[in-house]
Amino acid sequence: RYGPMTTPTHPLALAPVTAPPATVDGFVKEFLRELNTGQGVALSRSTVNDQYLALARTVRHYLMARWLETTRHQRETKEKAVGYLSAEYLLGRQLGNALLATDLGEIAEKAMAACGLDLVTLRAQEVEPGLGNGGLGRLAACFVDSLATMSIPCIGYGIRYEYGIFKQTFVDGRQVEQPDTWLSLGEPWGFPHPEAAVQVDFGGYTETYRDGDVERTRWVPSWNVLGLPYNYMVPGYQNGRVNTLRLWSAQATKAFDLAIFNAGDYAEAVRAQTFAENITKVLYPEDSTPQGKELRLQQQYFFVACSIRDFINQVMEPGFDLHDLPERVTFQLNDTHPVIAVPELMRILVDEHKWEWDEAWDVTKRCFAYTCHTLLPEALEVWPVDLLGRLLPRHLEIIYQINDAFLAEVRERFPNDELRARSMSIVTDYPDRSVRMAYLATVAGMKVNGVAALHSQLLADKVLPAFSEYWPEKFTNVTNGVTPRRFLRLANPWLSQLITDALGVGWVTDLDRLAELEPYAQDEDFRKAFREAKQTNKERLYALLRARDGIELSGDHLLDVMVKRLHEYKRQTLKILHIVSLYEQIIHERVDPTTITPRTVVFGAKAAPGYRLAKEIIYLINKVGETVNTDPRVAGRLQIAFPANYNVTLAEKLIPAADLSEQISLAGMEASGTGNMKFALNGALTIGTDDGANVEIRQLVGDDNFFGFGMTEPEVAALGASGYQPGSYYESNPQLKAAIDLIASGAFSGGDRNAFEPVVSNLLYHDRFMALADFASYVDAQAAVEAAYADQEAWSKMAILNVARTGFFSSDRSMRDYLSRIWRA
Ligand code: 73E
Repeated sequence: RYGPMTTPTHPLALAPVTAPPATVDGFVKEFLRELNTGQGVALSRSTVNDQYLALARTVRHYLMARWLETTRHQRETKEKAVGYLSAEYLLGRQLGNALLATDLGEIAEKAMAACGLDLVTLRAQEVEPGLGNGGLGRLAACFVDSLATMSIPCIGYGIRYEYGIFKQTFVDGRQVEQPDTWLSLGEPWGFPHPEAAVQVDFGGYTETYRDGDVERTRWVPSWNVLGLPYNYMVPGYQNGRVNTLRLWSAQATKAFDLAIFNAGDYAEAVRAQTFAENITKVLYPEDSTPQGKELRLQQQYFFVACSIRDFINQVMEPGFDLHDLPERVTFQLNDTHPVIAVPELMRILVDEHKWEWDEAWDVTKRCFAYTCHTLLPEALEVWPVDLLGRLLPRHLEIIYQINDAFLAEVRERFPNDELRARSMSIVTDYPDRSVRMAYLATVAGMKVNGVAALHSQLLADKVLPAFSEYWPEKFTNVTNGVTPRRFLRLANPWLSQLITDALGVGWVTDLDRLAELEPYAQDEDFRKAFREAKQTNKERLYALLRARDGIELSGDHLLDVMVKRLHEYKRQTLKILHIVSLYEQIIHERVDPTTITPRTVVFGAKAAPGYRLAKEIIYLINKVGETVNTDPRVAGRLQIAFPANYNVTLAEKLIPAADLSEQISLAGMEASGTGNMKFALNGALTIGTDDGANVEIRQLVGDDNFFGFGMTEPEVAALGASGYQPGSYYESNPQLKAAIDLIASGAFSGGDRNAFEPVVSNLLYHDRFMALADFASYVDAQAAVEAAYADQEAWSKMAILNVARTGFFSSDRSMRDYLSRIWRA
C-alpha cells in the first residue's frame, strides 16, 4: 500500500536536515510559508486558528532536524531505552513548551509582532491534549520531558484518544460533561505513520497442534483492528534532543470488513468499521477508580500489543537476538493498565518464536518493571476470567501458567503453608473468579515501586505484604517529581526571572541549585520582589478568570487553592466545612469580621461522571459559593471561585498565584500527589496532612514552614479498627455541628433542606475518609495560617524557603532514581 522503502539517490537528500535560521526574519519567512502554502491562506485573510497552526508548524521545523538526528543516533548506537507504557499522557499545551525547548520565545514574539499578531493570543488558541485524568497522566508527561532533557533514550507509548478528558461545565451548580473535541480544529503536533501500523487480534479460541515432536498452542482470533501510530515530539530543554511519544489510534482492518463486504452487506461493513474505531474513541474519565469495562480492557491490550510489536520491529535487525531484548529496553508499567503486556510478550516468544517457556519467562521478567500509584483497594485492577477468556483466550492461558509456576515455587519455599500460597495467587475466586493485575505485575516485574516514601512503605506492608516478604529486594521507592520547565520556568516567568537573576539559568535543568536561594529569604529586597511576582501572578489569574469564566475577584486576599480531582479521599468536604464554619461565625456574629484574614478560596475539580457523591460535593461547593459571594456580611472577607474545567492550562495560571496549597487527604490515601510539589516550588505554603509526598515536603521545608495537621496513618488505622463514629465528633464539637447544621438548614439552597442530604448524611453516618475526625485539627492549622499571613515579611521568608528547599521534587531527580534503582538494576 505504501510502496517499498527507497534509498535516496540525490546528494541533497543525503545531507542532514537543517533548521531554518533562528532570526526574526528567518522565522517570519517560515511562518508566512506555512500560512500560505501549508494552511493555504493569505495573512490578511487568515483566522487566529490558521495563524496558530502555521506558527506551530513553524516551530516544529526548528525541532525537526534534532528529532531526525535523535532517531538516527538511537538506531545506530542501540543504547538501552526506556519503553514507558502508559494509558494516559496529560500533556498540556505544546506550543509554549516547544518555544522554550528551542529558545525561540523572543524571536517568535517579535516575528509575530512584525506580522501584526500577538503571540499570547496565538498560544491561547491551542486546545490542550487532555489525554489523561489527573496526576498519573501528568506524571507520565513530566517523565518523558525529563528523559528528553537528560538525553536519555525513551519512547513513550500510549493511546491517541479521539476524545480526551471531558470538558466540564456547570449548569445550576451541577457538573455537566461535554466531549473534548481536541482534534476538531486541526492538530499540528502529531505525525501519522501508516507504514508502521500494527495489526491487533482479539477473541476466538486457542488450539494445540504438533510441531515436530512438540505440542504447541496457537491462538485463532476472531477479529482484529489496525493500530495506526502518531508520533509526537518530546523536546529536551535546549539540548538538541527530541525523543518520541508514540500514540496509537485504532482503525478497521481490511481483513475485518472484507468478509462482510463480500457478503454484500455494505451497512454492516461500515458498522464494523465504527466498532473497531471505538477502541480509541474516548478516555475513561475515572481517576483512581477504574471501572472494569470490556472496552477498557480492549484499550489496554490494543495499545500494549501495538507497542511491544513496534519496539520489537524496531530492534529486530538482521543479527539481533531477541534474547538480548532486556539489554535494549525496560518497559516501565505505569500502574496496572498496561500489565497485559506481560502475557503478550510471553505469547510472542513462546507461540510465535517457539521458545521454551522458561527461556521466555527469563527474558520477560527482565523486561518489565511496575509502578503502583494507589492504595485504595477499589483502585486495584481486577479482570474477570470470563471477560479475559472471551477477549484474550491465549493470554488467559498464559496467565494461568505463570500463576501455576509461581505458586509451585512459593509452595516449595514455604511447604505446608497453603494459606500463604493462596494469598499470593494471581487468580482469585472471590468475589468472582478474576485476575489481580497488580499481583501479575509484581510477579513479572524485576522491580515494584511506589511513588512516595510513605506510599512505598504502605504498599510493601499493607497491599503486597506477602510479596515484599518473598522478594524484599524487589520493592523500592521513587518519589514523584514534576518538570521545572513547564511548572516553574514557563508557568511562572516572574519568579523564574528572580531566580535567574540570583543564580543564573542553570537551575532549569539542575533544580537542586534552588538551595542557593536560601540566604535570599533573609534579604528584604528579594522578599519584596518575591511578593511583587506573586501579586503579578494573582492579577494575571484574576484577569484570566474574568475573561474565561466571568468570575470577578477583588481585593488583596490570601489566595487559598484546592485543585485536584474530586474524590472523597481528597476531602474537598473538609475544605468546604472550614469555609462554611468561617461564614457561620461571621453571620452569627461569633467573630468580629475585621479580625478575619481576607481570603479567596479557589477550587478546581472534575468528578468522574458516574461518581454520584463527588458530583453532589461539586454542587455543594457551587451553592456555598453563590451564597457566600453575594452576602454583604462577608464582603471583602471571604470569596469563593470554582472555575469549571480545571486542566493543565488553568493549573499553569493558578499555581503560581497561590499563597496556600490545600493537600488535605486522609493520611494513607493519597499515594503521592504532585500538585503539592508544584505549589511549593512556586512559593505557596502547604496546609497538609502526613500523606503521600506531603511527608517529604514537610521534612524538606521544615515544620516551621509547613502547616501540618490531622491524624497520622497509624492513627487512622487505629481509629478505623476501634470503630469510627463520625456522629460523636459532630455532637462534641459545637463549631463543627454549627457548620453542618447550617448546610442542612437550607441556608445555601434557598431554604431547601434536602438539597445536600447525600453529602450531609454521608458525613454524619459514614464518612469513610474521616473528615469529621480531622476537622478540629484542620481549623487550628487554618488559624495558624491566618496568624502567619498577618506578618507578610515572615510569610515571604517561609515561602522563599519553600522554593529553596523543594528542588528535590524535580522529575529529573525522579528519573535519576529510576535509572539507578530500576532501569539499570
Ligand atoms: O497520588 C496520586 C499520584 O500522585 C495518585 O492518586 C494518582 O497517581 C499520581 C501519580 O503517581 C493515581 N491515579 C490513578 N491511580 N493513582 C488512576 C487509577 C486509575 C485510572 C486513572 C488513574
